[in-house]
Amino acid sequence: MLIRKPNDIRPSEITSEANYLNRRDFIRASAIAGGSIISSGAIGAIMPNSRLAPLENISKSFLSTNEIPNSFEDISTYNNFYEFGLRKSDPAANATSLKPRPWSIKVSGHAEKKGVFDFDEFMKPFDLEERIYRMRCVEAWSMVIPWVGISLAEVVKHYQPTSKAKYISFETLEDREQMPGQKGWSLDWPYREGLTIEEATNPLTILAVGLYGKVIPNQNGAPIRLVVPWKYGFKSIKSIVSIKFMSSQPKTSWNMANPYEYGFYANVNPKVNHPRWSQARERRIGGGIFDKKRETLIFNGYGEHVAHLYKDFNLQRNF
Ligand SMILES: Nc1nc2c(c(=O)[nH]1)N[C@H]1C(S)=C(S)[C@@H](COP(=O)(O)O)O[C@H]1N2
Ligand SMILES: [Mo]
Repeated sequence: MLIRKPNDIRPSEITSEANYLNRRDFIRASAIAGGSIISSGAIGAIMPNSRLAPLENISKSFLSTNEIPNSFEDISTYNNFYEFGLRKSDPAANATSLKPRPWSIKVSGHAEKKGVFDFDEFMKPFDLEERIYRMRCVEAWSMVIPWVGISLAEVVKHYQPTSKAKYISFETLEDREQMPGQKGWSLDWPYREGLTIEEATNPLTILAVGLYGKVIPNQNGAPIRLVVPWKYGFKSIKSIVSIKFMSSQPKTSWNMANPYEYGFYANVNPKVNHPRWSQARERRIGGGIFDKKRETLIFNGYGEHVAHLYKDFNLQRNF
């Protein structure tokens, strides 16, 4: 069974990323997100895999891991997407109100080419690839996800950033009707994230539009979301409407919410603990009760591709 009723959800499942939030606000945000289920009459963002449109012309990437991917059910029902509520089951239950079409993406800032593009027009110059990546959430769980996406390096090249472009900032849609969780106070909306231009153009970084060979479900960030597999999950911003080339480090949502707990870089690092829990180990979702916790790897195991980016870096300070 995909959906569990709210009473079946143990308090321990309520995200620890939410724990710092004021308890009253937390309850208010959940109540509002919960209310939307009733008003829209829909518990249906859980689209069975078979109902999502297949994507065509997908090539396989040599950058994929050969670990076994998590099930579609795990990937599409255990989510963080605070625009739809704070519990892991909320996005699957509530994200029916998100309308991934029509969708436009604004490209702005320090680049030769910019503008507002319809999603399909935005996608046209780029080739789809399957990238099976290990993903590690800051809450010490992980999954293996067969994304379908486009190379962010190709996107960056296409828009021709100027020499002033040192960073890229991304923003999620802000729309209280489509995203009922934005009515309550939890994060400062819109959700924002950022990368250095070197991180954005690393071959690992993609914008994902699909999963398991099909269009990405709403709860995973339709129609287009970032995927940065060597960083904690919160960097991988969903449902992007804005891409901006910037000369200075952009503000990012979790860093704004709590700079002591969430840094700008957020590189997966077993040696730098979160102030409230260890990052040394992780639980693979779907592993079952006998599954042992596994050791978390520096840069989530992607060090050969990205360690050079942080060569002269103090990883303890720049967490
Ligand atoms: N807009 C937006 N993007 C977001 C989040 C969010 O709350 N809002 N949560 C982040 C966190 S904490 C994680 S772990 C990943 C989860 O992605 P998934 O649900 O597709 O596995 O999305 C990230 N992107
Ligand atoms: Mo996360």
